[in-house]
Amino acid sequence: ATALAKRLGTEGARAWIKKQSRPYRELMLYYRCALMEVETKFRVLNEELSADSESNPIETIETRLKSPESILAKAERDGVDLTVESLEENIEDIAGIRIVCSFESDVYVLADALLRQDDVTLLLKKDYIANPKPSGYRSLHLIIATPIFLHDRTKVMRVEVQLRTLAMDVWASLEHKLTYKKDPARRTAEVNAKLSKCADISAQLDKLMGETRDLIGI
Ligand code: 0O2
Repeated sequence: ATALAKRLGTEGARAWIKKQSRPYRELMLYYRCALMEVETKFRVLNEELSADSESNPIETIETRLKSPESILAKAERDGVDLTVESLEENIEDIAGIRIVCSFESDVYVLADALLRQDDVTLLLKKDYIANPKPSGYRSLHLIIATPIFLHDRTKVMRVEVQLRTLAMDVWASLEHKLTYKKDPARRTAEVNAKLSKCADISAQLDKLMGETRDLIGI
């Protein structure tokens, strides 16, 4: 329990934000705008890709701003200065969008379509579908830079995009509830083995569903 947020507690974190108040709130506003831009990009792609087929590639879209407590904890863990400028420069997942797709192939179609756009720059790609994490976690993560258009200027913002299938989302949501970032003592060898087996089953489900889709030809 060394994380700054834990030491400061919710009240301490709130006090820090109050001190930073105006620039911090401004930065969060810019991230919210960036999330709106990126969400719209995915909604447009979903609309277009649904037009000629019987199904839409996107099941759900969720956006989130990292909580002040999590931002502080990550800043302390990574030795990042607690200034608004430094947080913006060094913490790349303050704004996050999660796209849950029907099939694994949809993940890559959408990621490619997003990255082809003129105002999207790929900064980092982590393909945890091709290379799952040791926990069994699978998803495609992209850190992108994209502009927001303010009344008097354009500002480039960074957004973390997580793309995954329904099956990957079920695994990640339940694992998150059970063990992710919880007491490491929970992760006994037996628990790890069960989670790993669940991850294998979820990967198998994606594979079989993909094959079924190909058979039907949609
Ligand atoms: P939350 O609570 O979901 O917001 P870092 O971002 O530096 O801490 P890393 O490894 O550089 O860690 O980033 P990575 O691998 O891209 O993963 C970041 C996010 O992916 C996490 O966000 C989770 O949402 C998700 N994630 C990664 N690994 C796992 C896992 O094993 N299980 C589950 N359920 N989710 C995972 P946050 O902000 O850490 O957490």
